[in-house]
Amino acid sequence: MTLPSLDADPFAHDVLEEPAPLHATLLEAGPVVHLTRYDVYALARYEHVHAALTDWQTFPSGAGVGLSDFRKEKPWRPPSLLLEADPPRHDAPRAVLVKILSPRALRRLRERWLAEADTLAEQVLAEPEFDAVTALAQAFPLRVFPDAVGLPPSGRENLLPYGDHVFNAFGPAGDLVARGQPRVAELTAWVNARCQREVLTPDGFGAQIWAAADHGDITHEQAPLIVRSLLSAGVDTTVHGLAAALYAFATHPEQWRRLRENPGLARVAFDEAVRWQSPVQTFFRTADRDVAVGEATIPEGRKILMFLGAANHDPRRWDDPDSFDLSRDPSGHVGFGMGIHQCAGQHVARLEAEALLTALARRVERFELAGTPRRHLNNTLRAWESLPVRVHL
Ligand code: HEM
Ligand code: OVM
Repeated sequence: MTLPSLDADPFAHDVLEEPAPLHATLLEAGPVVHLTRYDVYALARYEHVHAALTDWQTFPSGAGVGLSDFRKEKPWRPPSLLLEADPPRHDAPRAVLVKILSPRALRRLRERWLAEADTLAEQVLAEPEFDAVTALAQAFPLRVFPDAVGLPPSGRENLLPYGDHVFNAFGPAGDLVARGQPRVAELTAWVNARCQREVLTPDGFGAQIWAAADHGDITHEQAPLIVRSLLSAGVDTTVHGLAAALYAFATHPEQWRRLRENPGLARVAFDEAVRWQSPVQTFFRTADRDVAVGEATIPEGRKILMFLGAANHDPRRWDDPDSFDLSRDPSGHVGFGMGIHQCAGQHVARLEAEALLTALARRVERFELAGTPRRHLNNTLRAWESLPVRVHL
């Protein structure tokens, strides 16, 4: 028996609520596990998830990185030119976006974002108790990111519901997708209209994407779809990434103390939170050929589900994987992916986190939970609906 199989549903509500038991089963079972419910192949161990992420020829993304196979089913929206594309089509959009979101390019935003975080922290900390999801994890990205893209002010409340649906749509067409369905047409129309050159301010990431088209690096047909990637992937991810960090610190006061003593740890702390919670839990690939993984073979054309959250807790790779620990080196985690699709917005996410965490570290002596945190269920995201906290200044 070289290919273990499992009937478990990784998108069932109880698994989305607490994926650790399934992850432990998958990590234990072997390098690859057949998930009979969807007839897909699961990779959970760090070694194999890393190998699949860095071998795009064998594990391409062009048939979609969700459960749906774009060669058999019509995608719910035109495929992303980044996430759902393979070389050579992936190359030019990727090069353009990575440059616009590079650490060097983000330097012009740094002072403003640090100041915005300070202002927000000052406001929010006027109350001793608040919901850290709405007041901080949502409020901060929504304060800085849409402006940085160059979006006009109206309708920004559509960003989170649109992103939530995008990430649900990578999973099966169950109740979470059905719940989003009534607003899909309206949200899609709103987002697509904001990708047009005329509505974007002249100084943001969006305008820079259009300028790259003028320059001939991409075509003018590609530009709006690349802006769409920012509006799809750029908001919910950081909201849930920041929520993961705030939850981590609310439940690990000794780690908060370390951050306060050494605020230079803010970025490492954020990466450790991304490893520990893995706000993006899963993505699929498709086998380009019959491929041997360990002793087993994944047949050509099959979907492969990569468990980033399980790989980030694989004891073969990480010492004491379940502990949130600022003294560990979290680099090499796969929470931002790895290889040619590794998160194009990771430096944006880290800058947001650095700004917010340092603003809080200057003021907050201690966080604690002031109520029961509630999960927000999403087929792809590990998210919080509510994190009631009490702060001691
Ligand atoms: C790709 C996670 C923030 C834009 C990815 C991938 C992961 C990820 C795992 C790889 C997908 C794959 O291999 O199939 C995260 C997390 C974030 C975050 C955990 C926050 C904590 C952002 C932000 C932006 C962004 C802020 C935009 C500003 C993208 C884009 C891709 C991507 C465009 C596709 C890149 C490509 O396929 O070449 N992200 N992301 N992400 N991310 Fe992020
Ligand atoms: C995109 C896209 C959408 C969702 C997620 C993502 C995590 C990218 O439209 O390119 O990366």
